[in-house]
Amino acid sequence: MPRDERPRLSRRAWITTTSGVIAAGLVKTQSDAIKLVAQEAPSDPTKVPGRLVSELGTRAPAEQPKRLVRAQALSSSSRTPLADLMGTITPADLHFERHHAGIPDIQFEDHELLIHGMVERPMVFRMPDLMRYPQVSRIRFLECSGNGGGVYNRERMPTEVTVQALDGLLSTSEWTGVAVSTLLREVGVRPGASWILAEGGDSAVMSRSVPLDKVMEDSILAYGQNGERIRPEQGYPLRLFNPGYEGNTSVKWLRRIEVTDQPTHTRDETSKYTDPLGDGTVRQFSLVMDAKSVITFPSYPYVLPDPGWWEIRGLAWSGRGRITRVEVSTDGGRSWVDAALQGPILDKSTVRFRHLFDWNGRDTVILSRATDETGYVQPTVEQLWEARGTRTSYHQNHQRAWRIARTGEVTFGLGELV
Ligand SMILES: Nc1nc2c(c(=O)[nH]1)N[C@H]1C(S)=C(S)[C@@H](COP(=O)(O)O)O[C@H]1N2
Ligand SMILES: [Mo]
Repeated sequence: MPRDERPRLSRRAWITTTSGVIAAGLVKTQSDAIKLVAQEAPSDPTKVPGRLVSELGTRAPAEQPKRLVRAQALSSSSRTPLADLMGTITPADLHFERHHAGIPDIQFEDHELLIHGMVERPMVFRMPDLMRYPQVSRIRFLECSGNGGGVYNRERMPTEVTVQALDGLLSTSEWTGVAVSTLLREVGVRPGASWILAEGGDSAVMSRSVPLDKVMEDSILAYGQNGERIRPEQGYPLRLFNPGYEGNTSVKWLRRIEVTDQPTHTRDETSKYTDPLGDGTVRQFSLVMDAKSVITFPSYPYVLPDPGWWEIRGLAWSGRGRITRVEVSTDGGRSWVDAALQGPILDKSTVRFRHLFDWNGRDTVILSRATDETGYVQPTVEQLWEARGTRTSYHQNHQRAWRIARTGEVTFGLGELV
């Protein structure tokens, strides 16, 4: 309803109404009166007292971003609405989810973590034990290695796809917990050990091998996420979190770590998460997420109403460290300019970029390309096809492109370029 048509209530009317209903015994307290008056929807919030406190906050009624949910038999996922968010931290209730066999119902009091294998002192830790160790917090992205797979197949390249549907298996949180190195020192790793096996307590019993060097460097046994206890969807009460690694290695509902001298080759890492290469061989343990960027605005289904200055915005991240550069092309990849990076620029975290674009109203294709501190540059789709063949299902971090039509309509544009 346009603002002018909303019913208005003068201060005099408010006082009369309020005292009238109070006198009639319809409301007993001042807060009843406030509620009643608020229901009358006065247009001027300075003329009526606001809502009182509540135990849990709420979003503004008009701001209700949602995850995009998909479920197929036991396997399910939900995607973060990247285009609706600001800054870099994902609100916990919008963090993407990927469950191989649903979300188990695990109690904090009952949960146990066994650390054994090539260690001096095998130990079982309960949650209160883990809480007593020194805490660490790290702001890091988490991305599923299947993210972006929808725009890799030459024959099935969609045009009407949102950045959420395409790349929403990506979120960023402040993760809090105990450094894995702290606990491994506690149990004493034996000489010759070089990997760990991490096992989940869900009905998928998801299990992955992770190099010992990696977990000693910066992995966390996380029990906190953005200031609160980690949510059931993210692995409550405890998950392994391997910064910069493919999401599936960050085993949720973690119940066991076995220290080994080789990868275990579990079902999860032989049937899945391997990349067939163009030459007929297969790449196993593609653990690090390569540098990537996505333009979140303008993207499908936005429509640019007029030619003129528009700010191209997006997110960039790399599993190898910091993002050092994001370039944007507004002519289908022929020329590139540096976008501005918006701090904070953190290690293995998402960073915002922006670039002012004077759209002349003609058909064009916009793209972004990220570079990280190791000098790695986000490849084109042709470069990935060349390196991996056209059938691989993971690590598709190629440059994304959006076509802007004369009408201002924005669609996924990769198909136009190749
Ligand atoms: N135990 C267990 N851990 C798991 C999974 C699972 O199904 N079970 N899914 C993995 C996959 S494929 C990804 S991408 C991430 C997703 O983490 P999230 O749901 O917190 O976003 O968790 C990983 N850890
Ligand atoms: Mo995943």
